[in-house]
Amino acid sequence: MQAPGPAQQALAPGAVLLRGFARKTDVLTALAPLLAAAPLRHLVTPGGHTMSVAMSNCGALGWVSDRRGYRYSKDDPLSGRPWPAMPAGWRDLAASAAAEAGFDGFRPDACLINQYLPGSKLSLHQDRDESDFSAPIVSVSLGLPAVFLFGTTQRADRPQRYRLLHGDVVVWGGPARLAYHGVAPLADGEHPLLGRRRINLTFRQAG
Ligand code: MD3
Ligand code: FE
Repeated sequence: MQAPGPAQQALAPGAVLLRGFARKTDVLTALAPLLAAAPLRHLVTPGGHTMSVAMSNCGALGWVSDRRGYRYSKDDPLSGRPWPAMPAGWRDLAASAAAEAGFDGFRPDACLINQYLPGSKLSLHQDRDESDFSAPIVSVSLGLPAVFLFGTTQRADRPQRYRLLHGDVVVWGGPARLAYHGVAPLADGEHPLLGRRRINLTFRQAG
């Protein structure tokens, strides 16, 4: 008999890792139709760099970047139409993870879908385009493992490194909400369900 692992691990005050929380949930069925309606694309930063991570969104609001800046938009700039609706199962997964971590009443209106191929990375940044930092952000890791970098609210502090695996869910709230974070270049590999890629979903209360 295998003993159950610890349900929760506090990475830092306000940051709770729920190891494998999404592993037995069917998150993947909804993914292909969403990405058919709003394809993954490489956004350009205000500084003119093309991001190595490919992104899309679902929900009432979606995160976008271009030469004019970062912001949330109700329409997909590629189609000019609203982003696809957030699947109810995804919203419920995010809300139950937030509740498990002590954040009741989490109602995400935005889900950013990030795709990493081998070599893709995300530089250290803060998420500060949302209107209310008292709401947490919930992230769901799928596919290939990634090394996640988690710093403090000071960019210069050396980040801690955590390996995030398929099905891991992390809730980032309270004092962790404005911490600098990023993802190291993705190592190549093959995941049985997703192949040579990592998908990360981040659920936010943006509006
Ligand atoms: C800590 N995504 O989309 S998820 C992002 O794996 C982003 O794709 C990464 O950073 C990814 O903005 C990391 C984990 C995460 C998300 C938001 C956070 C950690 C966070 C906000 C505050 C602190
Ligand atoms: Fe982020």
